[in-house]
Amino acid sequence: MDKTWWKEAVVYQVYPRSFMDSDGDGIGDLKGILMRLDYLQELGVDVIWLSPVYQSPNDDNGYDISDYRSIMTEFGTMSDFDRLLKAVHERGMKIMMDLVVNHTSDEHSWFKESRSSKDNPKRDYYIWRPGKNGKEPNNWESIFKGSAWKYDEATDEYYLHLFSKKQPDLNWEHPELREEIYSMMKWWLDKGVDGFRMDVINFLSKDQRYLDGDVRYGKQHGDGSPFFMNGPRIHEFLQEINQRVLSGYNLITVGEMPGVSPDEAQLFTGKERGELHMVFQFEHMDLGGGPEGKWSNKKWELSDLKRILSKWQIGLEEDGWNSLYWNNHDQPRIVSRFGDDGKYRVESAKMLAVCLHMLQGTPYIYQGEELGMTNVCFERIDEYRDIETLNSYEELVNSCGWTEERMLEAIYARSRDNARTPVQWNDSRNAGFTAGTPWIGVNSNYPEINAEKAYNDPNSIFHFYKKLIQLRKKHEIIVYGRYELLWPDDEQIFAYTRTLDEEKLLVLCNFKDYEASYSIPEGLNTMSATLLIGNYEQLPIEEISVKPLRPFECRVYQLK
Ligand code: TEU
Repeated sequence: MDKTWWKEAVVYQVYPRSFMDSDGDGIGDLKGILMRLDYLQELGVDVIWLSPVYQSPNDDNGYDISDYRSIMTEFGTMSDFDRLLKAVHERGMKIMMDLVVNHTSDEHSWFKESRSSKDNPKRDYYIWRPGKNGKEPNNWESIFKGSAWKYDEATDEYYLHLFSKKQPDLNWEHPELREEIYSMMKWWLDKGVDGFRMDVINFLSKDQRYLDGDVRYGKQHGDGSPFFMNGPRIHEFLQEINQRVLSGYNLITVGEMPGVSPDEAQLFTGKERGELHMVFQFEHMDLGGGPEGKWSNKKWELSDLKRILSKWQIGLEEDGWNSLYWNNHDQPRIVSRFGDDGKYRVESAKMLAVCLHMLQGTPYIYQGEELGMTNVCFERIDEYRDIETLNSYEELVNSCGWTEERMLEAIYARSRDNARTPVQWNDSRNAGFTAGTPWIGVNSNYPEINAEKAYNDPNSIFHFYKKLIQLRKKHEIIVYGRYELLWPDDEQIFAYTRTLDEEKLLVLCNFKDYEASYSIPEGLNTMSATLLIGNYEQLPIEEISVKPLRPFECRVYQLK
Protein backbone atom coordinates (compact mmCIF):
# COMPACT_ATOMS: atom_id res chain seq x y z
CA MET A 1 0.00 0.00 0.00
CA ASP A 2 1.20 3.50 -0.85
CA LYS A 3 2.43 5.49 2.09
CA THR A 4 1.60 9.18 2.33
CA TRP A 5 1.52 11.76 5.07
CA TRP A 6 -2.22 12.34 4.99
CA LYS A 7 -2.86 8.68 5.75
CA GLU A 8 -0.62 8.94 8.80
CA ALA A 9 -2.06 12.27 9.98
CA VAL A 10 -4.69 13.00 12.63
CA VAL A 11 -7.07 15.87 11.85
CA TYR A 12 -8.71 18.07 14.48
CA GLN A 13 -11.84 20.00 13.54
CA VAL A 14 -12.31 23.51 14.89
CA TYR A 15 -15.76 25.08 14.71
CA PRO A 16 -14.51 28.63 15.20
CA ARG A 17 -17.74 30.12 16.46
CA SER A 18 -17.65 27.85 19.51
CA PHE A 19 -13.93 27.29 20.04
CA MET A 20 -12.51 30.33 21.86
CA ASP A 21 -13.58 33.97 22.03
CA SER A 22 -10.70 36.43 22.42
CA ASP A 23 -12.60 39.72 22.48
CA GLY A 24 -15.66 39.20 24.64
CA ASP A 25 -18.34 39.49 21.95
CA GLY A 26 -19.52 35.98 22.78
CA ILE A 27 -18.44 34.54 19.43
CA GLY A 28 -15.29 32.47 18.96
CA ASP A 29 -12.69 33.99 16.65
CA LEU A 30 -9.33 33.53 14.92
CA LYS A 31 -7.32 35.13 17.72
CA GLY A 32 -9.05 32.70 20.05
CA ILE A 33 -7.78 29.79 17.98
CA LEU A 34 -4.29 31.28 18.10
CA MET A 35 -4.52 31.36 21.91
CA ARG A 36 -5.19 27.62 21.97
CA LEU A 37 -2.59 26.38 19.48
CA ASP A 38 -0.32 25.15 22.25
CA TYR A 39 -3.17 22.98 23.47
CA LEU A 40 -3.62 21.45 20.01
CA GLN A 41 0.09 20.91 19.64
CA GLU A 42 0.20 19.22 23.04
CA LEU A 43 -2.59 16.90 21.92
CA GLY A 44 -0.42 16.03 18.95
CA VAL A 45 -2.72 16.60 15.99
CA ASP A 46 -1.22 17.22 12.55
CA VAL A 47 -3.93 19.08 10.67
CA ILE A 48 -6.52 21.61 11.80
CA TRP A 49 -9.72 21.67 9.74
CA LEU A 50 -11.37 25.05 10.12
CA SER A 51 -15.12 25.16 9.58
CA PRO A 52 -15.88 28.18 7.34
CA VAL A 53 -14.27 31.46 8.36
CA TYR A 54 -15.35 33.46 5.30
CA GLN A 55 -17.62 36.49 5.24
CA SER A 56 -21.17 35.31 5.89
CA PRO A 57 -24.52 36.57 7.17
CA ASN A 58 -24.59 33.36 9.28
CA ASP A 59 -27.93 31.95 8.33
CA ASP A 60 -26.16 28.57 8.62
CA ASN A 61 -23.14 29.62 10.71
CA GLY A 62 -20.76 30.34 7.86
CA TYR A 63 -21.92 27.60 5.47
CA ASP A 64 -23.63 30.47 3.64
CA ILE A 65 -20.71 32.44 2.20
CA SER A 66 -21.14 35.98 0.90
CA ASP A 67 -17.46 36.59 0.05
CA TYR A 68 -14.95 33.77 -0.43
CA ARG A 69 -11.95 36.05 -0.19
CA SER A 70 -12.57 37.81 3.09
CA ILE A 71 -12.90 36.79 6.73
CA MET A 72 -16.17 36.86 8.68
CA THR A 73 -16.25 40.14 10.61
CA GLU A 74 -16.96 38.40 13.95
CA PHE A 75 -13.95 36.11 13.45
CA GLY A 76 -11.39 38.87 12.75
CA THR A 77 -9.44 40.06 9.73
CA MET A 78 -7.35 38.62 6.93
CA SER A 79 -4.21 39.58 8.82
CA ASP A 80 -5.47 37.57 11.80
CA PHE A 81 -5.85 34.67 9.41
CA ASP A 82 -2.35 35.11 8.00
CA ARG A 83 -0.95 35.20 11.52
CA LEU A 84 -2.83 32.06 12.45
CA LEU A 85 -1.63 30.21 9.36
CA LYS A 86 1.95 31.19 10.07
CA ALA A 87 1.71 30.16 13.72
CA VAL A 88 0.18 26.81 12.79
CA HIS A 89 2.97 26.16 10.28
CA GLU A 90 5.63 27.18 12.78
CA ARG A 91 4.33 24.47 15.07
CA GLY A 92 4.60 21.89 12.32
CA MET A 93 0.85 21.63 11.85
CA LYS A 94 -1.30 22.29 8.78
CA ILE A 95 -4.58 24.02 8.01
CA MET A 96 -7.39 22.53 5.99
CA MET A 97 -10.05 24.98 4.83
CA ASP A 98 -13.74 24.26 4.49
CA LEU A 99 -14.71 24.71 0.86
CA VAL A 100 -18.42 25.39 0.39
CA VAL A 101 -19.08 25.57 -3.35
CA ASN A 102 -22.37 23.77 -3.81
CA HIS A 103 -24.07 27.01 -2.82
CA THR A 104 -23.32 30.55 -1.67
CA SER A 105 -25.22 33.00 0.49
CA ASP A 106 -28.03 34.91 -1.22
CA GLU A 107 -26.01 37.93 -0.11
CA HIS A 108 -23.06 36.99 -2.34
CA SER A 109 -22.55 39.60 -5.08
CA TRP A 110 -22.93 36.86 -7.72
CA PHE A 111 -26.43 36.09 -6.49
CA LYS A 112 -27.40 39.74 -6.22
CA GLU A 113 -26.47 40.12 -9.86
CA SER A 114 -28.01 36.83 -10.86
CA ARG A 115 -31.39 37.64 -9.39
CA SER A 116 -31.43 41.20 -10.80
CA SER A 117 -32.55 40.27 -14.33
CA LYS A 118 -32.88 37.34 -16.69
CA ASP A 119 -30.21 38.72 -19.00
CA ASN A 120 -27.62 39.54 -16.37
CA PRO A 121 -24.31 37.84 -17.33
CA LYS A 122 -24.32 36.04 -13.97
CA ARG A 123 -27.93 34.85 -14.27
CA ASP A 124 -26.86 31.25 -14.93
CA TYR A 125 -24.37 31.10 -12.07
CA TYR A 126 -27.41 29.82 -10.14
CA ILE A 127 -30.27 27.47 -11.00
CA TRP A 128 -33.39 29.34 -12.13
CA ARG A 129 -36.56 27.73 -13.47
CA PRO A 130 -40.04 29.01 -14.30
CA GLY A 131 -42.90 27.75 -12.14
CA LYS A 132 -45.17 24.89 -13.20
CA ASN A 133 -48.89 25.69 -13.12
CA GLY A 134 -48.26 28.47 -10.64
CA LYS A 135 -46.23 26.19 -8.35
CA GLU A 136 -42.58 25.20 -7.79
CA PRO A 137 -40.68 23.73 -10.80
CA ASN A 138 -40.63 20.32 -9.07
CA ASN A 139 -41.49 18.73 -5.73
CA TRP A 140 -38.03 18.48 -4.14
CA GLU A 141 -37.76 19.02 -0.40
CA SER A 142 -35.02 21.17 1.07
CA ILE A 143 -32.68 19.37 3.50
CA PHE A 144 -33.65 22.10 5.97
CA LYS A 145 -37.39 21.47 5.37
CA GLY A 146 -39.97 23.04 3.07
CA SER A 147 -39.67 23.28 -0.71
CA ALA A 148 -36.17 23.42 -2.25
CA TRP A 149 -37.34 26.23 -4.55
CA LYS A 150 -37.94 29.87 -3.72
CA TYR A 151 -39.97 32.19 -5.87
CA ASP A 152 -38.31 35.48 -6.73
CA GLU A 153 -40.61 38.28 -7.76
CA ALA A 154 -38.04 40.37 -9.59
CA THR A 155 -37.86 37.95 -12.53
CA ASP A 156 -40.90 35.77 -11.85
CA GLU A 157 -38.82 32.57 -11.55
CA TYR A 158 -37.75 30.16 -8.84
CA TYR A 159 -34.19 29.40 -7.69
CA LEU A 160 -33.02 26.08 -6.26
CA HIS A 161 -31.77 25.90 -2.68
CA LEU A 162 -31.08 22.38 -1.36
CA PHE A 163 -30.37 23.92 2.05
CA SER A 164 -31.90 27.16 3.43
CA LYS A 165 -33.50 29.74 1.17
CA LYS A 166 -30.50 31.92 1.95
CA GLN A 167 -28.22 29.25 0.39
CA PRO A 168 -28.94 29.26 -3.38
CA ASP A 169 -27.28 26.37 -5.26
CA LEU A 170 -24.57 27.25 -7.76
CA ASN A 171 -24.93 26.04 -11.33
CA TRP A 172 -21.86 23.89 -12.02
CA GLU A 173 -22.97 23.40 -15.62
CA HIS A 174 -21.72 26.95 -16.23
CA PRO A 175 -18.02 26.95 -17.30
CA GLU A 176 -17.36 30.52 -16.17
CA LEU A 177 -18.72 29.79 -12.70
CA ARG A 178 -16.33 26.86 -12.47
CA GLU A 179 -13.44 29.11 -13.49
CA GLU A 180 -14.35 31.57 -10.73
CA ILE A 181 -14.26 28.76 -8.16
CA TYR A 182 -10.91 27.44 -9.39
CA SER A 183 -9.28 30.84 -9.21
CA MET A 184 -10.65 31.32 -5.68
CA MET A 185 -9.26 27.92 -4.61
CA LYS A 186 -5.84 28.76 -6.06
CA TRP A 187 -5.91 32.09 -4.28
CA TRP A 188 -6.21 30.29 -0.92
CA LEU A 189 -3.66 27.64 -1.84
CA ASP A 190 -1.18 30.30 -2.88
CA LYS A 191 -1.62 31.84 0.56
CA GLY A 192 -0.32 28.54 1.90
CA VAL A 193 -3.33 26.59 3.17
CA ASP A 194 -2.78 22.84 3.09
CA GLY A 195 -6.02 21.32 1.90
CA PHE A 196 -9.78 21.38 1.64
CA ARG A 197 -12.72 19.69 3.29
CA MET A 198 -15.35 19.99 0.59
CA ASP A 199 -18.89 20.58 1.76
CA VAL A 200 -21.58 18.32 0.20
CA ILE A 201 -19.29 17.99 -2.79
CA ASN A 202 -21.24 15.08 -4.30
CA PHE A 203 -24.23 17.41 -4.78
CA LEU A 204 -22.54 19.55 -7.45
CA SER A 205 -23.95 17.83 -10.52
CA LYS A 206 -27.71 17.97 -10.81
CA ASP A 207 -29.67 15.80 -13.22
CA GLN A 208 -30.71 18.46 -15.72
CA ARG A 209 -34.20 17.05 -16.18
CA TYR A 210 -35.26 18.24 -12.72
CA LEU A 211 -37.80 15.43 -12.39
CA ASP A 212 -40.09 15.06 -9.38
CA GLY A 213 -38.83 12.82 -6.58
CA ASP A 214 -40.80 10.06 -4.84
CA VAL A 215 -43.21 11.26 -2.20
CA ARG A 216 -43.15 9.02 0.83
CA TYR A 217 -46.34 8.35 2.77
CA GLY A 218 -47.48 11.34 4.76
CA LYS A 219 -44.98 13.71 3.16
CA GLN A 220 -45.76 16.94 1.40
CA HIS A 221 -42.58 17.06 -0.69
CA GLY A 222 -40.61 14.61 -2.80
CA ASP A 223 -37.09 13.24 -2.33
CA GLY A 224 -34.86 14.82 -4.97
CA SER A 225 -31.67 13.14 -3.76
CA PRO A 226 -31.47 10.55 -6.58
CA PHE A 227 -31.23 13.54 -8.93
CA PHE A 228 -28.55 15.54 -7.14
CA MET A 229 -26.44 13.08 -5.10
CA ASN A 230 -23.59 11.63 -7.19
CA GLY A 231 -25.18 13.20 -10.28
CA PRO A 232 -24.27 12.57 -13.93
CA ARG A 233 -21.21 14.85 -14.19
CA ILE A 234 -19.86 14.57 -10.64
CA HIS A 235 -16.69 12.64 -11.51
CA GLU A 236 -16.00 14.91 -14.44
CA PHE A 237 -16.25 17.98 -12.18
CA LEU A 238 -14.03 16.49 -9.50
CA GLN A 239 -11.43 15.45 -12.04
CA GLU A 240 -11.49 18.94 -13.48
CA ILE A 241 -11.03 20.45 -10.00
CA ASN A 242 -8.13 18.10 -9.48
CA GLN A 243 -6.44 18.81 -12.81
CA ARG A 244 -7.01 22.54 -12.73
CA VAL A 245 -6.24 23.17 -9.08
CA LEU A 246 -5.39 20.39 -6.63
CA SER A 247 -2.76 18.47 -8.57
CA GLY A 248 -0.38 21.42 -8.42
CA TYR A 249 -0.04 21.25 -4.62
CA ASN A 250 0.83 18.83 -1.82
CA LEU A 251 -2.54 18.69 -0.09
CA ILE A 252 -5.01 16.77 2.01
CA THR A 253 -8.54 16.61 0.58
CA VAL A 254 -11.76 15.11 1.90
CA GLY A 255 -15.17 15.33 0.30
CA GLU A 256 -18.27 15.39 2.47
CA MET A 257 -20.70 13.04 0.72
CA PRO A 258 -24.10 12.22 2.13
CA GLY A 259 -25.56 9.10 0.50
CA VAL A 260 -22.27 7.70 -0.80
CA SER A 261 -21.62 3.93 -0.92
CA PRO A 262 -18.20 2.22 -0.67
CA ASP A 263 -18.29 1.41 -4.39
CA GLU A 264 -18.84 5.05 -5.27
CA ALA A 265 -16.30 6.16 -2.68
CA GLN A 266 -13.76 3.98 -4.40
CA LEU A 267 -14.33 5.95 -7.58
CA PHE A 268 -13.95 9.22 -5.69
CA THR A 269 -10.76 8.18 -3.89
CA GLY A 270 -9.08 5.54 -6.05
CA LYS A 271 -5.42 6.18 -6.67
CA GLU A 272 -5.58 6.40 -10.43
CA ARG A 273 -8.82 8.37 -10.48
CA GLY A 274 -7.37 11.80 -9.80
CA GLU A 275 -10.24 13.05 -7.65
CA LEU A 276 -10.01 13.18 -3.82
CA HIS A 277 -8.05 11.53 -1.02
CA MET A 278 -11.01 10.43 1.06
CA VAL A 279 -14.69 11.04 1.69
CA PHE A 280 -16.90 11.52 4.73
CA GLN A 281 -19.58 8.86 4.43
CA PHE A 282 -22.75 8.99 6.54
CA GLU A 283 -23.92 5.40 6.93
CA HIS A 284 -22.81 4.96 10.53
CA MET A 285 -24.17 8.39 11.42
CA ASP A 286 -27.54 7.58 9.86
CA LEU A 287 -28.15 4.67 12.24
CA GLY A 288 -31.49 5.19 13.95
CA GLY A 289 -32.96 7.11 11.03
CA GLY A 290 -36.63 6.57 10.13
CA PRO A 291 -39.62 8.22 8.44
CA GLU A 292 -38.70 11.60 9.93
CA GLY A 293 -35.03 11.18 9.12
CA LYS A 294 -32.72 11.52 12.08
CA TRP A 295 -35.50 12.83 14.34
CA SER A 296 -37.12 9.37 14.33
CA ASN A 297 -34.21 8.22 16.47
CA LYS A 298 -35.02 4.53 16.23
CA LYS A 299 -33.24 1.71 18.06
CA TRP A 300 -30.34 -0.04 16.38
CA GLU A 301 -28.00 -2.89 17.27
CA LEU A 302 -24.23 -2.99 17.66
CA SER A 303 -24.08 -5.56 14.85
CA ASP A 304 -25.49 -2.88 12.49
CA LEU A 305 -22.65 -0.53 13.34
CA LYS A 306 -20.07 -3.30 12.91
CA ARG A 307 -21.55 -4.33 9.57
CA ILE A 308 -21.43 -0.76 8.24
CA LEU A 309 -17.92 0.09 9.41
CA SER A 310 -16.58 -3.29 8.27
CA LYS A 311 -18.14 -2.84 4.84
CA TRP A 312 -16.25 0.46 4.53
CA GLN A 313 -13.00 -1.03 5.84
CA ILE A 314 -13.11 -3.89 3.33
CA GLY A 315 -14.54 -1.77 0.51
CA LEU A 316 -11.60 0.62 0.45
CA GLU A 317 -8.91 -1.85 1.47
CA GLU A 318 -7.36 -2.33 -1.97
CA ASP A 319 -7.78 1.10 -3.47
CA GLY A 320 -9.04 4.33 -1.93
CA TRP A 321 -8.90 5.46 1.67
CA ASN A 322 -11.28 5.87 4.64
CA SER A 323 -11.86 8.86 6.84
CA LEU A 324 -12.77 7.94 10.41
CA TYR A 325 -15.12 10.08 12.48
CA TRP A 326 -17.68 9.88 15.27
CA ASN A 327 -18.32 13.56 15.57
CA ASN A 328 -18.47 16.86 13.77
CA HIS A 329 -20.45 20.10 14.00
CA ASP A 330 -23.55 18.38 12.53
CA GLN A 331 -23.71 15.39 14.85
CA PRO A 332 -24.59 14.84 18.50
CA ARG A 333 -21.74 14.10 20.90
CA ILE A 334 -20.55 10.51 20.51
CA VAL A 335 -20.22 9.78 24.23
CA SER A 336 -23.92 10.63 24.62
CA ARG A 337 -24.92 8.77 21.49
CA PHE A 338 -22.91 5.53 21.39
CA GLY A 339 -21.47 5.57 24.91
CA ASP A 340 -22.69 6.55 28.36
CA ASP A 341 -22.53 10.20 29.36
CA GLY A 342 -23.30 9.41 33.02
CA LYS A 343 -21.55 6.85 35.22
CA TYR A 344 -19.20 5.50 32.53
CA ARG A 345 -18.51 8.72 30.66
CA VAL A 346 -14.75 8.48 30.93
CA GLU A 347 -14.54 4.74 30.20
CA SER A 348 -16.94 4.86 27.26
CA ALA A 349 -15.35 7.94 25.68
CA LYS A 350 -11.98 6.18 25.76
CA MET A 351 -13.43 2.95 24.39
CA LEU A 352 -15.04 4.84 21.48
CA ALA A 353 -11.75 6.58 20.76
CA VAL A 354 -9.91 3.25 20.59
CA CYS A 355 -12.58 1.63 18.47
CA LEU A 356 -12.33 4.41 15.86
CA HIS A 357 -8.62 5.22 15.89
CA MET A 358 -7.58 1.58 15.51
CA LEU A 359 -9.53 1.25 12.25
CA GLN A 360 -7.81 1.82 8.92
CA GLY A 361 -8.18 5.41 7.74
CA THR A 362 -7.40 8.99 8.73
CA PRO A 363 -8.99 9.85 12.10
CA TYR A 364 -10.80 13.14 12.70
CA ILE A 365 -11.32 14.53 16.20
CA TYR A 366 -14.01 17.15 16.71
CA GLN A 367 -13.35 19.90 19.27
CA GLY A 368 -14.32 18.78 22.76
CA GLU A 369 -14.44 15.10 21.79
CA GLU A 370 -11.03 14.73 23.44
CA LEU A 371 -12.63 16.03 26.65
CA GLY A 372 -15.63 13.73 26.49
CA MET A 373 -17.99 16.69 26.10
CA THR A 374 -21.64 15.61 26.13
CA ASN A 375 -24.95 16.53 24.53
CA VAL A 376 -26.82 19.49 25.94
CA CYS A 377 -30.46 19.72 27.11
CA PHE A 378 -31.76 23.26 26.81
CA GLU A 379 -35.19 23.63 28.36
CA ARG A 380 -36.76 25.82 25.72
CA ILE A 381 -36.67 25.76 21.96
CA ASP A 382 -35.67 29.43 21.84
CA GLU A 383 -32.34 28.50 23.41
CA TYR A 384 -31.46 26.58 20.23
CA ARG A 385 -29.71 28.36 17.36
CA ASP A 386 -29.31 25.79 14.58
CA ILE A 387 -31.45 26.46 11.51
CA GLU A 388 -32.03 22.76 10.87
CA THR A 389 -33.26 22.23 14.44
CA LEU A 390 -35.50 25.29 14.37
CA ASN A 391 -37.01 24.56 10.95
CA SER A 392 -37.63 20.92 11.89
CA TYR A 393 -39.32 21.98 15.12
CA GLU A 394 -41.52 24.35 13.18
CA GLU A 395 -42.54 21.65 10.73
CA LEU A 396 -42.94 18.67 13.06
CA VAL A 397 -44.61 20.48 15.96
CA ASN A 398 -46.60 23.08 14.09
CA SER A 399 -47.60 21.09 11.01
CA CYS A 400 -47.18 17.38 11.76
CA GLY A 401 -48.72 17.20 15.21
CA TRP A 402 -45.65 16.21 17.25
CA THR A 403 -45.92 17.31 20.88
CA GLU A 404 -43.32 19.77 22.05
CA GLU A 405 -42.10 17.17 24.53
CA ARG A 406 -41.54 14.56 21.84
CA MET A 407 -39.68 17.02 19.66
CA LEU A 408 -37.45 18.23 22.50
CA GLU A 409 -36.53 14.60 23.26
CA ALA A 410 -35.53 14.16 19.61
CA ILE A 411 -33.54 17.41 19.74
CA TYR A 412 -31.71 16.28 22.89
CA ALA A 413 -30.70 13.14 21.04
CA ARG A 414 -29.90 14.47 17.59
CA SER A 415 -29.71 18.28 17.28
CA ARG A 416 -26.61 19.74 15.67
CA ASP A 417 -26.43 22.22 18.56
CA ASN A 418 -25.29 19.34 20.79
CA ALA A 419 -21.91 19.75 19.11
CA ARG A 420 -21.97 23.52 18.97
CA THR A 421 -22.02 24.58 22.62
CA PRO A 422 -18.78 26.35 23.55
CA VAL A 423 -15.64 24.36 24.25
CA GLN A 424 -15.24 23.99 27.99
CA TRP A 425 -11.77 25.30 28.84
CA ASN A 426 -11.97 25.66 32.61
CA ASP A 427 -14.40 26.01 35.51
CA SER A 428 -14.62 29.80 35.45
CA ARG A 429 -17.65 31.72 34.17
CA ASN A 430 -18.82 30.54 30.71
CA ALA A 431 -16.26 27.74 30.94
CA GLY A 432 -13.51 30.22 30.05
CA PHE A 433 -14.87 30.46 26.49
CA THR A 434 -15.83 34.14 26.62
CA ALA A 435 -15.82 37.12 28.94
CA GLY A 436 -19.12 38.21 27.38
CA THR A 437 -22.43 36.47 26.72
CA PRO A 438 -21.94 33.35 24.61
CA TRP A 439 -23.92 33.16 21.35
CA ILE A 440 -25.29 29.79 22.50
CA GLY A 441 -25.51 28.50 26.06
CA VAL A 442 -22.59 26.69 27.68
CA ASN A 443 -23.30 23.13 28.80
CA SER A 444 -23.95 23.30 32.56
CA ASN A 445 -21.57 20.38 33.20
CA TYR A 446 -18.48 22.55 32.57
CA PRO A 447 -17.29 22.65 36.20
CA GLU A 448 -16.84 18.86 35.91
CA ILE A 449 -15.85 18.53 32.24
CA ASN A 450 -13.22 21.00 31.08
CA ALA A 451 -9.80 21.13 29.47
CA GLU A 452 -7.91 22.43 32.49
CA LYS A 453 -9.15 19.62 34.68
CA ALA A 454 -8.46 17.05 31.96
CA TYR A 455 -4.97 18.39 31.43
CA ASN A 456 -4.15 18.01 35.12
CA ASP A 457 -5.49 14.47 35.36
CA PRO A 458 -3.15 11.86 33.85
CA ASN A 459 -6.08 9.44 33.50
CA SER A 460 -8.25 11.87 31.58
CA ILE A 461 -9.80 11.34 28.17
CA PHE A 462 -7.51 14.11 26.88
CA HIS A 463 -4.34 12.21 27.81
CA PHE A 464 -5.82 9.04 26.40
CA TYR A 465 -6.34 10.71 23.01
CA LYS A 466 -2.83 12.05 23.19
CA LYS A 467 -1.52 8.55 23.78
CA LEU A 468 -3.56 7.16 20.89
CA ILE A 469 -2.07 9.76 18.56
CA GLN A 470 1.44 8.92 19.77
CA LEU A 471 0.84 5.22 19.18
CA ARG A 472 -0.20 5.98 15.61
CA LYS A 473 3.14 7.72 15.05
CA LYS A 474 5.03 4.75 16.46
CA HIS A 475 3.24 1.76 14.92
CA GLU A 476 2.77 1.62 11.17
CA ILE A 477 0.30 -1.20 11.61
CA ILE A 478 -2.23 1.25 13.05
CA VAL A 479 -2.16 3.19 9.79
CA TYR A 480 -1.59 0.49 7.21
CA GLY A 481 -2.61 -2.86 8.73
CA ARG A 482 -5.34 -4.95 7.11
CA TYR A 483 -8.66 -5.08 8.98
CA GLU A 484 -10.61 -8.19 9.93
CA LEU A 485 -13.79 -8.27 12.01
CA LEU A 486 -14.26 -10.87 14.76
CA TRP A 487 -17.63 -12.10 16.00
CA PRO A 488 -19.90 -10.11 13.63
CA ASP A 489 -23.10 -11.10 15.46
CA ASP A 490 -21.99 -10.31 19.01
CA GLU A 491 -24.23 -7.48 20.25
CA GLN A 492 -21.90 -6.41 23.01
CA ILE A 493 -18.31 -6.55 21.77
CA PHE A 494 -16.82 -4.81 18.73
CA ALA A 495 -13.59 -6.75 18.13
CA TYR A 496 -11.24 -6.83 15.20
CA THR A 497 -7.67 -7.53 14.21
CA ARG A 498 -5.21 -5.56 12.13
CA THR A 499 -2.39 -7.32 10.30
CA LEU A 500 0.81 -6.02 8.76
CA ASP A 501 3.40 -8.59 7.66
CA GLU A 502 4.18 -10.67 10.77
CA GLU A 503 2.60 -8.27 13.17
CA LYS A 504 -0.96 -8.33 14.51
CA LEU A 505 -3.15 -6.14 16.70
CA LEU A 506 -6.18 -7.39 18.56
CA VAL A 507 -8.74 -4.69 19.39
CA LEU A 508 -11.49 -5.47 21.91
CA CYS A 509 -14.24 -2.98 22.74
CA ASN A 510 -17.19 -3.57 25.04
CA PHE A 511 -20.04 -1.24 23.99
CA LYS A 512 -22.24 -2.09 26.99
CA ASP A 513 -22.36 -1.05 30.64
CA TYR A 514 -22.06 -4.66 31.84
CA GLU A 515 -19.36 -7.31 31.61
CA ALA A 516 -18.73 -9.20 28.39
CA SER A 517 -17.18 -12.65 28.20
CA TYR A 518 -15.31 -13.81 25.15
CA SER A 519 -12.75 -16.35 24.15
CA ILE A 520 -9.73 -15.61 22.04
CA PRO A 521 -10.22 -17.17 18.59
CA GLU A 522 -7.98 -20.07 17.65
CA GLY A 523 -5.01 -19.04 15.61
CA LEU A 524 -4.36 -15.88 17.57
CA ASN A 525 -1.25 -16.29 19.64
CA THR A 526 -1.68 -14.32 22.84
CA MET A 527 1.26 -15.94 24.66
CA SER A 528 3.54 -12.99 24.22
CA ALA A 529 0.86 -10.33 23.87
CA THR A 530 1.56 -6.84 25.10
CA LEU A 531 -1.09 -4.31 25.94
CA LEU A 532 -0.67 -1.19 23.80
CA ILE A 533 -3.50 0.74 25.38
CA GLY A 534 -6.54 0.10 27.55
CA ASN A 535 -8.99 2.04 29.70
CA TYR A 536 -8.82 0.00 32.93
CA GLU A 537 -5.86 -1.14 34.98
CA GLN A 538 -3.90 -3.84 33.22
CA LEU A 539 -4.47 -7.56 33.80
CA PRO A 540 -1.79 -10.23 33.98
CA ILE A 541 -1.32 -11.54 30.47
CA GLU A 542 -2.42 -15.13 31.39
CA GLU A 543 -5.81 -13.73 32.28
CA ILE A 544 -6.59 -11.89 29.10
CA SER A 545 -9.06 -14.39 27.80
CA VAL A 546 -10.28 -15.57 31.18
CA LYS A 547 -11.46 -12.30 32.65
CA PRO A 548 -14.46 -10.74 30.90
CA LEU A 549 -14.30 -7.21 29.57
CA ARG A 550 -15.50 -4.76 32.19
CA PRO A 551 -18.23 -2.15 31.38
CA PHE A 552 -17.10 -0.20 28.29
CA GLU A 553 -13.66 -1.72 28.59
CA CYS A 554 -11.31 -1.59 25.62
CA ARG A 555 -7.93 -3.24 25.13
CA VAL A 556 -5.51 -3.25 22.27
CA TYR A 557 -2.98 -6.10 22.24
CA GLN A 558 0.06 -6.37 20.08
CA LEU A 559 0.57 -10.01 19.06
CA LYS A 560 3.48 -11.60 17.29
O1 TEU B 1 -23.73 19.29 5.78
C1 TEU B 1 -24.41 18.54 4.82
C2 TEU B 1 -25.53 17.77 5.29
O2 TEU B 1 -26.07 16.96 4.55
C3 TEU B 1 -26.01 18.07 6.65
O3 TEU B 1 -26.87 19.13 6.51
C4 TEU B 1 -26.67 16.92 7.31
O4 TEU B 1 -27.64 16.35 6.50
C5 TEU B 1 -27.33 17.39 8.55
O5 TEU B 1 -26.50 18.29 9.20
C6 TEU B 1 -27.60 16.24 9.44
O6 TEU B 1 -28.25 16.72 10.55
C7 TEU B 1 -22.91 20.32 5.36
C8 TEU B 1 -22.37 21.05 6.57
O7 TEU B 1 -21.55 20.19 7.31
C9 TEU B 1 -23.51 21.62 7.36
O8 TEU B 1 -23.09 22.23 8.55
C10 TEU B 1 -24.20 22.62 6.47
O9 TEU B 1 -25.35 23.09 7.12
C11 TEU B 1 -24.60 22.02 5.13
O10 TEU B 1 -23.58 21.24 4.53
C12 TEU B 1 -24.90 23.12 4.15
O11 TEU B 1 -23.73 23.79 3.81
